[in-house]
Amino acid sequence: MGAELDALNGEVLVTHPLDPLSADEIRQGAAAVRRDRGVGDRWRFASIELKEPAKADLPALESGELARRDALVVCWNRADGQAYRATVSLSGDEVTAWEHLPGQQPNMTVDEWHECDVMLRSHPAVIEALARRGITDRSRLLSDMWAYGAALVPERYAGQRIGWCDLWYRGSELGNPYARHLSGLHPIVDLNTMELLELEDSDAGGPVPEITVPEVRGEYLPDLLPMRLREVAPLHVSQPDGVGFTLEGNLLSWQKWQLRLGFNHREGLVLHQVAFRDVGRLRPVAHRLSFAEMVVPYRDASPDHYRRTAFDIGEWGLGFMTTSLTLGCDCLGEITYLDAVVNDSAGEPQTIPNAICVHEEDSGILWKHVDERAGAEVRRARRLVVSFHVTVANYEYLVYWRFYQDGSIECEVRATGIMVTSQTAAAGSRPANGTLVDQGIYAPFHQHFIVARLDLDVDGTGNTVYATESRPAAPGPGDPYALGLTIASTPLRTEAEGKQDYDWGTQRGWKVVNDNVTNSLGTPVGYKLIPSAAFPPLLDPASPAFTRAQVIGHTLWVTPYREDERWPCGDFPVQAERDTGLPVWTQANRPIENADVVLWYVFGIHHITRPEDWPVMPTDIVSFWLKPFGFFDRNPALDVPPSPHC
Ligand SMILES: [Cu+2]
Repeated sequence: MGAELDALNGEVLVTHPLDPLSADEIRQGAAAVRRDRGVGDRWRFASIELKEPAKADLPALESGELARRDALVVCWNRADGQAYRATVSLSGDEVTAWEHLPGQQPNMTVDEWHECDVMLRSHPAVIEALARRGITDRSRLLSDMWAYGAALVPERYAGQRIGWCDLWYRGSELGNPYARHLSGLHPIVDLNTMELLELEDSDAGGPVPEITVPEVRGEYLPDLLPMRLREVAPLHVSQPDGVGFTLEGNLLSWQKWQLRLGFNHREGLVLHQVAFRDVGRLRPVAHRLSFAEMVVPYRDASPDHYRRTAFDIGEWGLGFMTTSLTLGCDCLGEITYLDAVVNDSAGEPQTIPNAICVHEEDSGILWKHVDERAGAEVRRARRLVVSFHVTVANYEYLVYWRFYQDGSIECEVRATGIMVTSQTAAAGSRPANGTLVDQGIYAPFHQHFIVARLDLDVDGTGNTVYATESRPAAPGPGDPYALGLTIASTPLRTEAEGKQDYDWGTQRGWKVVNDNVTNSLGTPVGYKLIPSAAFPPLLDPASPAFTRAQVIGHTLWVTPYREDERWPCGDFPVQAERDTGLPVWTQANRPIENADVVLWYVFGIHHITRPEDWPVMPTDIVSFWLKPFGFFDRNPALDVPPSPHC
């Protein structure tokens, strides 16, 4: 404790046990395993992160009664491929646990991605394959490396750390590489030795220039667009008296909300200890909110795409992929930024400047009524937004957590960037599993399943999740017109019952209720997960993509809180054969009634690709809400003052 936190320009001390590791702490974690466990130059560090204290230990750590800070370090030896997970006591400066992980591949690293790219560019076999396609200017080449599932790794490479690559070609120096896929050409690379194992080349037979670099309309930079930009009037957002929130260290307070900002390599932004101040009491709503996995199966069996099932969180990490934000572009208005620090594969800290954006936004009308005598009473809504952006190669994900004055929380994801494409099988042919988006180019259908991990603590940890469904009445003596609507509220008592699917027909939702606390109406307090953007996997249960990501088989899973249950598809999805997370944990069918529950909500985008998504995709927007349901006695936003002009 007490190390400087780069995340706030080096001025603020680490003051809370949930604050992310500082740059110095990342260095210390790496140094400890080098010193005590013989980790040498041939090793890579996959991840170095704060080992978050168990919930039960937090009060003692917060009060200073306990002084302990630990790091989790995952590293592997490239010489023999063996991976290890260490717990390093930063306060004691020693390695306190060292776990061998036989058969496991840690997350992919940015360094491997770059080194693979450098190797491929200068490899004679790649140069020869490019030349056959009429490509000699390798400065315009882009390679992209994907991890893949064990079932798809050829038997001869079993146990090796394998990357599977695409090659792309820019039409000009700054042209869009993703507009020109060198289809049929896929290097397979041993990432530990960084050697080319083989070069899949469907065109190995002879020259094929006209098909491989088609004339496309795939540019989006204004300088490369043969069109005039439209005129747009200026729009300014100003807060002349400053912002309405305060940030002390990582503690964020705004109106009645209070929360802590966290960050790690895998989840990116993490929200801790979310609470609402209500008549002088700070009432807990959520202990921790984050994204725990994202699974993107491409639904095209062609040789160019059949291995493409991305685990953007478990394989690559939202934190590692987080990009710096720019004022006036990414966020508009009075913005406060936080930097983030992650590790590189050498165990050195890497700072991402302006990684997290905090700001307030106008959000239209909060409430309004026009009375015949009293006239119009209007309140404008405002929301606090905490956001971050990630770029995973061709795609971007923009994540927004929004806090509203009425106690609601909205989690929105915007997907944008550039779709994966490839050339159609033959000129003029229509793809079966995708949409034609350019001359001879199609974008395969795919799905983005995001798993939000929602550790709700509604007024404490004794919570029960109820599935709520609307039921229409049948006509009867008391209701001859069959107008009645009743709500069936079913407590989920076990993990088996906690596996829930969305049902449009009954408007099923899930209420997280604290039956031990009642509001002044005498009903128990709760927060409701309002599902949206949910969709079925539409995958054969025996398929490798589903086997590795069984979490996508349900819209909601509910588990009792366990400190070490963090990753729904397993700790190490890289080259995994099956999902060793939620489906394994829930086999015990543990009780979840009146318990410290964790909700795993699966939502996202069923992406049936459109021509309008090309060459760069207008943001596709999905979200879900957590809304107070009897948490308050009445509208908690009655005390919001009218705007000066109202
Ligand atoms: Cu998509």
